[in-house]
Amino acid sequence: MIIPAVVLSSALLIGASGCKPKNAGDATGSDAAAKVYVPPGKYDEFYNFVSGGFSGQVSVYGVPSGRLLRVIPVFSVDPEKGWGFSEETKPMLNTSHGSVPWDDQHHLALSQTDGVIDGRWIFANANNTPRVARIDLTTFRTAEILEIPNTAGNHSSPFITENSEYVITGTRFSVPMDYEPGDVPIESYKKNFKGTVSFISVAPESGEMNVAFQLLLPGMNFDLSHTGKGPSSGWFFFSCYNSEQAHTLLEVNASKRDKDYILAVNWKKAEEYFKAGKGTKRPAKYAHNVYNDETHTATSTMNTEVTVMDVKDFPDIVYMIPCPKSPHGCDVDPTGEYIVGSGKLAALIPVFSFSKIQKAIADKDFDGDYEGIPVIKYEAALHGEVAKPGLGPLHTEFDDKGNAYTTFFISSEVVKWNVKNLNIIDRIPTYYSPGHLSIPGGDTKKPYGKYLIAYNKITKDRYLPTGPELSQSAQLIDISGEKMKLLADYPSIGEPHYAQSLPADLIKEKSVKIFKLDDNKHPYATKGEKESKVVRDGNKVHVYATMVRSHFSPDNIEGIKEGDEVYFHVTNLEQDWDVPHGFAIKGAINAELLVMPGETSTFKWIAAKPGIYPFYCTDFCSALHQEMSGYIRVSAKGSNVPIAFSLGKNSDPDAAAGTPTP
Ligand code: RUQ
Ligand code: CUA
Repeated sequence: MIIPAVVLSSALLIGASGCKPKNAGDATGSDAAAKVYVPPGKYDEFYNFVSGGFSGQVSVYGVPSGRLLRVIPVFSVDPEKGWGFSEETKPMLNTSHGSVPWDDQHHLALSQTDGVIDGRWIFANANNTPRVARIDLTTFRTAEILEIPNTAGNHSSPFITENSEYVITGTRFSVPMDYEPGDVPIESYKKNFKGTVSFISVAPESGEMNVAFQLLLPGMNFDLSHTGKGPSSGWFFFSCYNSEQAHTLLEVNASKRDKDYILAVNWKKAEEYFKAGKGTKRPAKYAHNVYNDETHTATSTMNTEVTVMDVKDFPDIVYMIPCPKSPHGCDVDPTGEYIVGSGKLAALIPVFSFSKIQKAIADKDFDGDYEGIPVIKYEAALHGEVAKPGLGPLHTEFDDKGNAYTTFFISSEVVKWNVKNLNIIDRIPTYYSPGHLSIPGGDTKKPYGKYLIAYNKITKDRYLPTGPELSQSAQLIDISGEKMKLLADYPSIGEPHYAQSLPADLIKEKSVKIFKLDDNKHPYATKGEKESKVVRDGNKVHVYATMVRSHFSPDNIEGIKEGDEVYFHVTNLEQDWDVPHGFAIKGAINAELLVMPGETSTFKWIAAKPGIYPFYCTDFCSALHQEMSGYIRVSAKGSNVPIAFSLGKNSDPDAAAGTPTP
């Protein structure tokens, strides 16, 4: 049975408050506290990487404690860490549109080897200005950001192949391609608007990303995706909605059909064609930003070309599978045989069988085509349907025992069901209206199957009120037994969508503790106090400064003139774990910079008007942290105060302090 769209869309609106579970306060078992208790000084079992949604960042929690370990700046500037404010990190946010200091970060993909999480990198999407970032799990820093051409709304992204050969992305909004005229009537959607799926290659050693090729597809909305594995190795599955090709009031007009589609892509085949030189090189403009841990500096390169393969010319790489109704999540079970499509407006969950899909393709068991792409008959691809699972299914992950767990936004619950016999085993309310859920390894060949975390869109009464806005809430659920048990709630940052976790043992020993000063190849690095200096170059002044507990060298600077562009290249000389120093100047239209041991960062400051400007360390680094400060003297434009800098040259307190130098 399909629930009429109108009924469901009003249910979508009232969902959260309408389906508020009773007994919300006492749903946890009596042993819950012991299960989440990680004693002081002890480590959590898992690192949990959580997308930040409209915060643009990625946060890292310990599981099961729910302790916040870190916020990693990715697509949004971060004054706390100086991300996007230091000269070295500014290029990371460069795009073909100029510097874009924010994005909407939804999904994460940990790198894999042989279908299993390997702990090298985690990839993150930017939804609004299409980009993919690679975060290095030895430094917990964003190492690379690649813009994606011919894309608008990079939602179906990033999803990774079993050996991290490709990160795959799909466009949420179809638009005219970058190489076609864009100034067309919106009404010409059917004719001029196209979708793309992009294959970003990942270099096996360095992890460096590049857009290898793109598939050109009919205009509609590509939503989410997952790679095949095991038997379905070499395939990719995307959920698509708006097969109606509506361009206005999508809420109604893109909810008309009973079924939309799952797009099945034979990526190995597509790759073969690409490697054989097929496809057309199209002009494009997209930024590729790479951060170098030796120079501590990012570079941004503008790419000018991309290979596009129109699927019309390659009929054996894509197929459509009908899927009820406005599918969102598209998830593949650990065996690689079953593909779960979650129709936001569907009253059942279809589970497709990869072997049946292959048979249907071999037998040409098609039901016509969608803009030239063969449509496999629904029944021919179907393993079966989960009946009456709940309302508003969104996302599914898997445990290591053959079970699936699906979130239901409208009925506000997680439902556990068996992937083979499709029987419902258990359901547990969530507080309230979950979007994604995450099980460590839950979308790989090897789920760890101990915990499930539901990311709830609405928080309401779960925490002390904090005005009109409440932090969104994560809920930790024990899935080790037959019945799910709620263990804990904890607030999150931004709006989490997807999250991924890995066993802490996989990465904790590899975590970088300092940057070796000897390896610092920053062109303005100052590796000892004796080398610190101030050098004028026209109206630019370069300050080669060092920081060590608890002073800067130099800490008195004179001879700066009104209008000078001053670059403070500050090197943190510490070689001890967890001793950053900060840098800030009064009135600077900048954030502070936080400089890690052995690292050099550059703070740009325009000396706007004459006066004395203190600068200081922002990170409480020692008992004498408050003493870690200095003064800069700025003189009028025509002044003849020479450049001078010093450390520890104190004036005689009895001597006349002197009058201002003209
Ligand atoms: S998608 S729930 Cu990007 Cu579901 Cu957020
Ligand atoms: Cu250095 Cu405080």
